[in-house]
Amino acid sequence: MSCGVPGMEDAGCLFLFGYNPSASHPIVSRRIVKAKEKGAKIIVADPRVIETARIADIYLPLKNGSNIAFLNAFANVIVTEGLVDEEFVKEHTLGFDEWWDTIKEYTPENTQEITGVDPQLLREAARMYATAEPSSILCWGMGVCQHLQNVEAVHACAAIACVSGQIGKPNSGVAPVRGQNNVQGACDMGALPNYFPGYQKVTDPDIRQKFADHWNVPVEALSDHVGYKVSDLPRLIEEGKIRAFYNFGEDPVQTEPDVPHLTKMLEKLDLFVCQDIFMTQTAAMADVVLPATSWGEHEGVFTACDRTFQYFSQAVPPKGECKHDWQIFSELAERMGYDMHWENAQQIWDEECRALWPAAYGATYEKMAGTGHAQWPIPTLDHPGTPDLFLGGKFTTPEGKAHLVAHDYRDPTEMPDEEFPLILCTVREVGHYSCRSMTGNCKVLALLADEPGELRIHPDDAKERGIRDGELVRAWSRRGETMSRAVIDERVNAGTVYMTYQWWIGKCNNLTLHHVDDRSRTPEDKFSACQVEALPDQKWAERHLQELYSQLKEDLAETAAAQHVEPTCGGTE
Ligand SMILES: Nc1nc2c(c(=O)[nH]1)N[C@H]1C(S)=C(S)[C@@H](COP(=O)(O)OP(=O)(O)OC[C@H]3O[C@@H](n4cnc5c(=O)[nH]c(N)nc54)[C@H](O)[C@@H]3O)O[C@H]1N2
Ligand SMILES: Nc1nc2c(c(=O)[nH]1)N[C@H]1C(S)=C(S)[C@@H](COP(=O)(O)OP(=O)(O)OC[C@H]3O[C@@H](n4cnc5c(=O)[nH]c(N)nc54)[C@H](O)[C@@H]3O)O[C@H]1N2
Ligand SMILES: [Mo]
Repeated sequence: MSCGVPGMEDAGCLFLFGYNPSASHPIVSRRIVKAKEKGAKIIVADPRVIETARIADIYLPLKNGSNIAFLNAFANVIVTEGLVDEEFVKEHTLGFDEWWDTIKEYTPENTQEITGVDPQLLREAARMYATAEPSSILCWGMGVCQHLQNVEAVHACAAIACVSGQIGKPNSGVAPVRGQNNVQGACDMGALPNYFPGYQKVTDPDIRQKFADHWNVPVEALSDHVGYKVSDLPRLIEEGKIRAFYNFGEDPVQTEPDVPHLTKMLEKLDLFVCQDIFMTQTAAMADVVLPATSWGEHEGVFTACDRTFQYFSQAVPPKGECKHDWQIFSELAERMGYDMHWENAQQIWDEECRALWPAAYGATYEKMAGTGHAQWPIPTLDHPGTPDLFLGGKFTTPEGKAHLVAHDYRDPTEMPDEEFPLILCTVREVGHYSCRSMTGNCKVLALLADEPGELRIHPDDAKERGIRDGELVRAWSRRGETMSRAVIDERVNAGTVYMTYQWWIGKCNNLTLHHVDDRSRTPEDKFSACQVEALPDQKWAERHLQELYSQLKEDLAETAAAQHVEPTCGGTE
């Protein structure tokens, strides 16, 4: 994010594009309500009438998968209605003419068929965004990232912020509101195939040398090429390129697309190691399970979506044979013959993270004490942190200028047809979290919502299929099928059904398409084709659901019990 979450309250306009904070990030959502109270304009573009749409000044119900057509038309209005910040474009950007060559072809009128958006409304929204004082923030979420044209849409959002001069000043710019509490932190720490910690390229020989020196290994020991991405796993197993998989803090059997195919591929592995805090469906398939401590049992530092480092402390001692993740890694390294000895998490933070990543050097434990926090870049000990990036239009490209890039619209990969006439869009719900290993093991949250989850369907689509509210339904696609509970909902658009990916029995990833874009390799989770029907015998279906759920829970508990190994010689070595 180019800005900070607290600063969102002081922006003049918040444009939410494919982002549903009231379900996904309730704390950010509070800030948005406060911004509204302080007079900010709110624009929402989402195919569903999400909560924030209800307090929006303009709500734009665009069609699923039409982002690039929409954003190009939005940019077109900024230019044709004279809303361009000419000086900013001249001083701080490159490539305007080429960018305009593509954008000029897209008007609100000629894209209406693709986007479904009233041209007048789109024009009003573009004016509101571009002219808002003192600043606008363009926020996006998975409604951008989990589509075929995801990288393209990020380019489009960034260009819109630049040409309208809504970046480079406080509380402005682009807010890709990173998903999980520490997804930003995982990337910061180099849990990416192309970077060492601190976004330092694995392909840069000087960087490689720096890390090799610090870690006391020959430079050849560090890989010099970009690694694989998790979404490529099933294909690479199939091609025989991957035979061992060490899975750390992920539950792909729940959360990756086309689970039927993935499961078949995982069965082919020679070695499968899982490091998790629960016995998940994925861990149950593993040869070796390494039980780790949970957030309440260890200390550490998270990075929030806006680059804020926050320290969190251990609340309770670990139970049983669990170890901290860092202990597991260092013990494994020791046994593989590399001396990776640490005393505690703070030592890792100081001697690894802060020492190797210049932008984190000033983020000491002292600064983060209590409710303290530090926003990177924070290069020196007396540096206060950086809520806003790119102030004065200074960008981090070699020329110091933003590159404007435009792309033509393409249809999503799997369009609906006669056999599969509905679009399946998979999203989040407030009470449950991702693979549900954590929230599913919480009784109170199970009272809020339980298996098999919900399939939200427009009244017209339900009527056409004779589906009644609350009935159990079968949903299927070219990949597989699942069971869910229909909720008839006027706030979702006709032609699209919405499921959340939290449910083990009502698993939407049995249906989703495994198609990834070339650059990010993020799956197209927001768009595939499916069909839905009411299950004919509801009594049987309800019973069957309970049987499946009980059986799965029993299987997981038994696998967990079988994995338990009594420690020899009384505990850790
Ligand atoms: N309670 C809860 N909170 C969570 C999570 C959870 O599982 N549960 N998961 C966390 C994670 S990992 C993440 S990444 C974040 C994600 O948070 P969000 O980005 O808010 O996630 P989604 O609900 O998947 O998608 C956002 C919106 O995109 C819209 N959308 C779908 N297709 C399109 C389209 O073509 N165009 C546009 N403009 N919009 C579209 C959907 O209708 C939806 O409202 O949430 C995090 N927070
Ligand atoms: N259909 C569909 N699929 C999706 C999405 C979607 O919108 N639609 N969203 C995608 C997105 S954005 C995301 S981020 C992924 C999330 O997918 P996952 O990362 O697979 O899901 P999480 O629930 O975050 O799972 C993390 C695992 O880590 C474990 N864990 C928690 N704390 C610790 C710890 O301290 N140490 C260790 N070792 N393990 C721990 C949990 O028990 C859990 O099993 O799902 C993706 N899948
Ligand atoms: Mo995510």
